[in-house]
Amino acid sequence: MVFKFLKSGYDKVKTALSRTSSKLTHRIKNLFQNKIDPETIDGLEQVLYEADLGVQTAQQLTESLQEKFRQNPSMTPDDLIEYLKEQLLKILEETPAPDLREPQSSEPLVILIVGVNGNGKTTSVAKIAKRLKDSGKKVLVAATDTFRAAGIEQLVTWAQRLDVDVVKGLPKSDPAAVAFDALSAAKARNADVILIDTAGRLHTKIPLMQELEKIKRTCNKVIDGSPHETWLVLDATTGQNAIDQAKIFNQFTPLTGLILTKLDGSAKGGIVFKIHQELKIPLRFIGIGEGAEDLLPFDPQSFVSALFE
Ligand SMILES: Nc1nc2c(ncn2[C@@H]2O[C@H](COP(=O)(O)OP(=O)(O)OP(=O)(O)O)[C@@H](O)[C@H]2O)c(=O)[nH]1
Ligand SMILES: [Mg+2]
Repeated sequence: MVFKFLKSGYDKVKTALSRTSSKLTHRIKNLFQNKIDPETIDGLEQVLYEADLGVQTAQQLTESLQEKFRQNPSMTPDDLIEYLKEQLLKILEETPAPDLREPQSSEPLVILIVGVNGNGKTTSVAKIAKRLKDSGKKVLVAATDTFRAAGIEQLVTWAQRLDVDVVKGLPKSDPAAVAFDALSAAKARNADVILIDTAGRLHTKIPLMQELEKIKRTCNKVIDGSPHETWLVLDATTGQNAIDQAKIFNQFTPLTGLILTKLDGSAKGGIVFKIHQELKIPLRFIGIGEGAEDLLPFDPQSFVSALFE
């Protein structure tokens, strides 16, 4: 049963990464197809760069392969690819996602979900709520996107489908007040985890970023030390822009984790390496589709394997 789940998860990642694979791995395999020599290896830099790994990573990896080849000129193309996979894995394993901390005493763990409009916050909240519920946790979701009535309804519909508790605000009401009600309800109902969905906000709009601070201050008033986690949702299809968003959000409100959505629709899966190299914020989950099941904990090993299959 467990094996079946893992396998289906792996197959999903593989399918989601197929566009990235054809841009990255197929090209690498073509590059090393015939003979390998220092010039061929130099060609790797361009391939890595074009697959969104970033200039610095592309350079470092290429140099590292050159060095390896100098030391072992009898290496076969397969040996070189294996070595490259090891190096890629090393990048991903440098910023592991720590275990979620157990909430103090019996208070709920509070997770705040933030991000730019349309990146997949509400959908990710629903998907995470489902995972937690399936693992036996009592979950409550908070619809603080009072900016749009449709935003509230979207989460309420998910919550009903998944059969999890939801607290919502009235359209145009203060998001911090909704957070207050939601945390109070979560405490009263002995919830294990509360996921707070927020309105989409551009990282460049200062008042909207300040609104997040207000939500956080309110959380801290109801549950000391909360929110325990602040996760930023990024859209893989936006490439470099995702990195810029994360840097600015992180300045305003320190992030403890990232969720990368829409890997299924993207040829820019290489961004995962750049995220690790440049941001050093743990990547918690990847989104690989629109369904409730289409979110998986990020696993470096299966990510690299799936990329090269
Ligand atoms: N293919 C795919 N679509 C996704 C994924 N995650 C979210 N989406 C879709 O992206 C669209 C936007 O998702 P939402 O969850 O509404 O995004 P949001 O960040 O809450 O948007 P705002 O509240 O408007 O800021 C929806 O159509 C989702 O179904 C994913 O991993 N893969
Ligand atoms: Mg939303």
